[in-house]
Amino acid sequence: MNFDFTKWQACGNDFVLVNTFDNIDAEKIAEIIKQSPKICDRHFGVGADGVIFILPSTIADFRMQIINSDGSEAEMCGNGIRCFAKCVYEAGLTTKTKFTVETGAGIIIPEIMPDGTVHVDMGEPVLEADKIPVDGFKNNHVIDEDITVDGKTYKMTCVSMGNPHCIIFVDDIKKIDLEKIGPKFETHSVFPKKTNTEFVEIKNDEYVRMRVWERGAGITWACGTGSCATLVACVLNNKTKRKTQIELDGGILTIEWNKESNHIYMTGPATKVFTATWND
Ligand code: ZDP
Repeated sequence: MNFDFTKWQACGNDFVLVNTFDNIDAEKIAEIIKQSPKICDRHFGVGADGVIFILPSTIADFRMQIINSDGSEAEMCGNGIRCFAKCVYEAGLTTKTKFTVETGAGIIIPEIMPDGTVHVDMGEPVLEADKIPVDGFKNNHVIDEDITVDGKTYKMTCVSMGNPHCIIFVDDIKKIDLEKIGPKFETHSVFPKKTNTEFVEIKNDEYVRMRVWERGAGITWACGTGSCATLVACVLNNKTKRKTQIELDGGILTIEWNKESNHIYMTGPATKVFTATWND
């Protein structure tokens, strides 16, 4: 199977982008999805955290579909949508620098800024437990609740940005063995759709350090939706201001939760790495 793609990265969260306007039909998309674990493999493939498809939409300018490196599908991808926006523009599919994208989290609006960063209206965070989804808590919101993982009890706050996130505040992020406990959070029985998990150390009320274990992808160097969910959890737990920088393994994102609109805004980089053809 052959297909052309571009490799992109956003704070070290990296993706294979496939422009389906380039003669890629439904059958080929299905085949690429099937092969995505191999395509994403860092030793036997291209190496990526996910595969992203640029598709037509009937309700927005474009549609984005994201497949994790294990082959599962995610509803949304924050770092991915910044790559998506620049890729769409570079491919000449639009001349607009601000446009609408249909995702599993609704319509998301990226805007390419003059300095090359991408500013994204990520929509509203979802806090209702049944919509995130999280089971087993009597309150409608899951804020600062106990969860026991591997015999240890943590305090967690749960937020959906279209995809599920569980945020854990820690005193010293260096002491977290992400590789060991990440998968145990991901598959914990309270998360019917599994979860992304963010470990967060507060540096001050405008700057936090976060590391992520992603559902379907494991440790990644950054997570855009996870950074948005982290900021929401920080505000709900009175830890930071509504506009804060999130430092990830691969870079820094600026996130704002606007009080009037209730929307989350994310600003950060996205960079093309190379163009190539998959041939297998
Ligand atoms: O929800 C999930 O299954 C995530 N693994 C999707 C990818 C999220 C991402 N890291 C982001 O930046 O939001 C791409």
